[in-house]
Amino acid sequence: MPEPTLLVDRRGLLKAISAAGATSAVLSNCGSSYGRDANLTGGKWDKTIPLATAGPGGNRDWKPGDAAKFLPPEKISTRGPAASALAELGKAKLLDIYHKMCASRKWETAMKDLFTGGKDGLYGSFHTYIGEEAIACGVMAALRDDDYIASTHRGHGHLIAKGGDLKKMAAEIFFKETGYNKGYGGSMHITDMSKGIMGMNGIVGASFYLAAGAAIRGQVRETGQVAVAFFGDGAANSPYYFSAVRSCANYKVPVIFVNENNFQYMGVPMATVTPTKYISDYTRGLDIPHHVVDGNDVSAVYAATRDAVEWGRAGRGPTVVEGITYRWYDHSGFAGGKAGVDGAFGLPYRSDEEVRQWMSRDPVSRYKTWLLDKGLASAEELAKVESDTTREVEQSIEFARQSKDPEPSAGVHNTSAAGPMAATQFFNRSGIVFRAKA
Ligand SMILES: Cc1ncc(C[n+]2csc(CCOP(=O)(O)OP(=O)(O)O)c2C)c(N)n1
Repeated sequence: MPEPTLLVDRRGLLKAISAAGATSAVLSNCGSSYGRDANLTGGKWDKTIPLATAGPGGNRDWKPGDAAKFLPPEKISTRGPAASALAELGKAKLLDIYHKMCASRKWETAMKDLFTGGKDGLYGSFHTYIGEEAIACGVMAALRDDDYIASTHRGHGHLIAKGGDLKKMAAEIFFKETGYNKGYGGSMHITDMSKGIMGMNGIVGASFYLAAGAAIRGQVRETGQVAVAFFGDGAANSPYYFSAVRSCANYKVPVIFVNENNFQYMGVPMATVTPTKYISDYTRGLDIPHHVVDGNDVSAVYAATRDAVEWGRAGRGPTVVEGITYRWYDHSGFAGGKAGVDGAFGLPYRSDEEVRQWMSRDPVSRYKTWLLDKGLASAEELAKVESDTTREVEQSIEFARQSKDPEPSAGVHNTSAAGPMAATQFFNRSGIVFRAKA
């Protein structure tokens, strides 16, 4: 008897298998999709929340003012999966998020006022995060205390959201010995390993492999820890970016790559140096989740990060989260800014009108309105958070003022990777003499 033959169209079978895989992936993700019009586009993991127009990148004709075309709505949605995900955290946590957003905004604003009009003689680099607070606070709300973050040059907001100490931060900006780096690092080196903060970083693109290393440590020890690599739209052009995401995808390393796409790469429009519409398009070919969210909506950022954290802890590897946002001040320092006035104006690479429009989508007040509209906090409770954070910021500045300058000789102990003895010997032999400041 002839053997029965089963005729299989190999290509058809593969199509069916991949369709089944994609369908189940989409279904499993739809359950937790978030945002107003959560929309599955392109790749199987996409959860893109459409903004006013699709994607700021790939536009060589970009003109100052064009960022206004990407404005998110005035209010963040009180309905839908993202709103429910955030609301589920409960009142104490929701107020804590508001506390951190206010602390971050007020601490940096106070520093801006001191740099621009104060008598404390502050100097050095200071990159404000103002306008982008929903990203740090949304991400951190989804993390455990023992998870790691690798920050950027624009990282005060990351540190505050992860529990950084305002007093020690302020003292570091004042270069005092009570500062995080004993007054020898300044803004861009603030680190707090007790809180999983692997440091701000003046090296653009350094966060990728720092986060990967920390996440591998957790993987090896089976602690379930994840690590977040924050990075700007410009940093995505680092040669290490793609290689880090690809390596993490290969080895299922639980890193959450959080892109803060603020349209601005120093004074260069991101649109003219980025060939794709979104930064997250760079890694689309990798079989990992990608989320593009309104970065001024703390609920959208939280929901995306929560999914990414679950994914990472389950041993499934990295995720890319891209938040579209806007910085209110100049790249570094305060050109165009004034004491007592919010925002920096008159800068050549953007229009004042777009700054004003984006300031009207302030992530802090949008979150406040959301809490009130949903009845999750009362006006009195929020007012108390506001006055508490004002006091904490004032106390941090007073602490910095009252602290002592570091002894010059302490530099020998605090700057050598080889250890204090080696540094001391070097300086002894070199004949360098430290003198106290006059
Ligand atoms: C390796 C390296 N290259 C260049 C610089 C100079 N630099 C400092 S910040 C910056 C722009 C970073 O832009 P982006 O990543 O978009 O972050 P944003 O400032 O917008 O937050 C550059 C080029 C640097 N610090 N490190």
